[in-house]
Amino acid sequence: MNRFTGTLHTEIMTSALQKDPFATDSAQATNRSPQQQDPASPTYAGPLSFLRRPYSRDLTGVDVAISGVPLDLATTYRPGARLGPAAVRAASVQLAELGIYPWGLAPLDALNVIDYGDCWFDAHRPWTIRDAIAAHARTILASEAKMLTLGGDHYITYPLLIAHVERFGRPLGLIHFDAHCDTWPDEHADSLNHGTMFYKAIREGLIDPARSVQVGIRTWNSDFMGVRVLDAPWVHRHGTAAVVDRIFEVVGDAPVYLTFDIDCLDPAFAPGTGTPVAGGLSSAQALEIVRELDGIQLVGADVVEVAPSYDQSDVTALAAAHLAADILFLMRKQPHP
Ligand SMILES: [Mn+2]
Repeated sequence: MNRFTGTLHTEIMTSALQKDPFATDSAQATNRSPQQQDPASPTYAGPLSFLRRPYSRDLTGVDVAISGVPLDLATTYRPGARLGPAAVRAASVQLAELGIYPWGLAPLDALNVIDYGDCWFDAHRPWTIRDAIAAHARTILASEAKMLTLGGDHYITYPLLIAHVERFGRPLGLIHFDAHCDTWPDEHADSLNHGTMFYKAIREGLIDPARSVQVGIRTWNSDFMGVRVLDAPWVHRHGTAAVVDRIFEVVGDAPVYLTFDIDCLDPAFAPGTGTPVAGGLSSAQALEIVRELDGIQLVGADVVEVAPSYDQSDVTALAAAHLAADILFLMRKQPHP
């Protein structure tokens, strides 16, 4: 080794030590600004929080808390949505780096968002799960933060609605994207069923059917309980602009909760889910509708039913991440009612 090479090597080593990625705070990956080129935390590495927001349980000054509810004990067909929150988070990190179209970076800059991590519940004591999820939501909603929750099967929306109604008053309007109405009769108060929770929510006065709308439905129910249904054939026939008009007509300026079951999308766009039904929306149609809902009085939202084991090339998780990011930005203008 000659003198020149040795000097150069020393300089490189000194420089590398000063920039040692392992010497930096492990939270660096989640604290960096979007689009920041940081070799210590490439897109695919480090803690894969939603949109690279910091993992935190400090709700001080937080506008929106992302959290996961990794439950799939209420499914009627294929399980696997317990792995949904992790998959959607992982799919979201490249959105954070590129800036989310068409919003750019400004909305996220103006919104203090954390990733609160996952709700803990005891899967082996299923009768405790409803209250565990409600308690998780109450803790977050006791602050000024709104919730954007990643499922998990769709049952989680029921305890989330219980906590939201306690916080925001009852009943709430519901904007519900799904292949399934989830209003099938169920007289068992303690059942874990991802097809009946809106039957319970309407019966218990948690949501107002007159201020509620379902989009993308393509399964039969003899009684939709007074909820306005824009079924999938109606969406395909009339287009996304008409859907948006009808949603605003139904919900008006009422406080609303938005729930997006990823099986609203056609299995061609979202194969990674537990109860797929052909004939659904494309991811482009769904994104177009969600983006045009700017101005609704959104008090909370979830994206549910991503089951990564049945996914192909992460296409379902990616669609869910895009939808969740756009729903997040719908929260940016609305102060607490
Ligand atoms: Mn569904």
